[in-house]
Amino acid sequence: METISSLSATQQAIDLELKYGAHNYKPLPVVLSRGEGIFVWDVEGRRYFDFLSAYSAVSQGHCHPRIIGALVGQAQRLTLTSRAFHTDRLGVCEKFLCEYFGYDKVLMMNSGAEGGETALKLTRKWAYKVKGIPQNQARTVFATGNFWGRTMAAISSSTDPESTNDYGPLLPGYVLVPYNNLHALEDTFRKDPNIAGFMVEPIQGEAGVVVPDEGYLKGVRDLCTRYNVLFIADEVQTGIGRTGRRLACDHEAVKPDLLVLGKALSGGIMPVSAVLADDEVMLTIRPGEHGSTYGGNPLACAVTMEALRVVEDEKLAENAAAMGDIFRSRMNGLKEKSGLVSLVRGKGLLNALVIGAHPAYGEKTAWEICLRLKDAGLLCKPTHGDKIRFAPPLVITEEQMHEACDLIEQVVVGL
Ligand code: IF1
Repeated sequence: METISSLSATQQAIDLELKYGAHNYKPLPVVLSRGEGIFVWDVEGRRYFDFLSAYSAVSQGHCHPRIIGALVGQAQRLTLTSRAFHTDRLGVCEKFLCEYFGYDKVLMMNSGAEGGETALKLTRKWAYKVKGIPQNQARTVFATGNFWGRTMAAISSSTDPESTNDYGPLLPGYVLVPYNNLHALEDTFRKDPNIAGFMVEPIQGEAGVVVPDEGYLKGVRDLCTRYNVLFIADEVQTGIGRTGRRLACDHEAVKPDLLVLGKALSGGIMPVSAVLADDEVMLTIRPGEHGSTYGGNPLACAVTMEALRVVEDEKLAENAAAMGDIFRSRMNGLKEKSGLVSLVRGKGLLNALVIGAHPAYGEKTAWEICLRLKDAGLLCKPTHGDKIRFAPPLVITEEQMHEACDLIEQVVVGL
């Protein structure tokens, strides 16, 4: 006999996750059941502005009809064969991606972390087979504050104890340099002949939307060229229009040797990642030396091509640039009205507020603001304690942006 629970639908759903799911997250207390464009609805029927976009994966907006159409159409034909056989979608998608981003070849995987792992493996192959670094001596440089996923290789480069504690032993062959510091980078390249690559986010997302100085990416490009080191751009979060250009690297017109993409590559429909490189790098991996069951599956290919066509047809990068300017202007205005906002930073629609400590909430101030924003109808999440990341879908209109900023202003000023 099913008892009618007195618990709300929200609490019932949360209790199920608590009882049967791993406790590897601390979500905001909201249970979502529907998404459309920049809005999501919870199980109680309440509507929210989605200002996280699943960490920049839902850039085209929730359940974009064109991308869902591509998904359904392909899902009724062929979803997965493995790479043991060819399909009529993979080559077409690979050509599309190579022409769209300007590289010889692409290797398609699933999660962003798998993309990073693939880039790391390509870098090591290139180190031994092209650069001539002695076997097992290749080192890859990462920037402090980096985040590229939760796999063992990804956390091995992390400087965040929350990512690495109790997971040892970590992967060797890594060197860390301060982010946004070209002198330290050149110093490392000059002193160590066994450096094979430098993997870096053009803007550090998890670190709290840290935007490097103008010229940093150009400097990285020049140093990597001069010292014969592969420039690996992790654009999993900053790519696909998020920062107001097709790629964040485009702001400085630099072309990385390896380009890692994920998240919005598939419009928030399913995990698709990709690494693009020219032949000298990509062909260092021979048949049987890398792969994945789902990598490059026909469903992922159909979804990815439509997701990118939507970015182009709806001029989402241009809209991100324009709406981002409005957001930062409104938030800088908020700085004048509330002592809680100490800094506004970001590019396009990847932005963050650095929040001071309110006497009543101390270091929990950012979390408290997110809870109140939820109650006001806007969803976002703190990163690293005192920063709140704001990253709405790139389809947001000017009117919607102002409405959302009004909510943020009301909550912050009213705290
Ligand atoms: C979580 C963070 C963001 C990424 C960059 C690779 C990946 C990510 C620049 C790996 C993934 C996600 C992971 C997700 C939350 C989110 C996140 F807070 F964890 F750090 F966005 F900043 N490169 N970022 O940002 O891609 O394997 O997840 O597909 O782990 O909670 P993935």
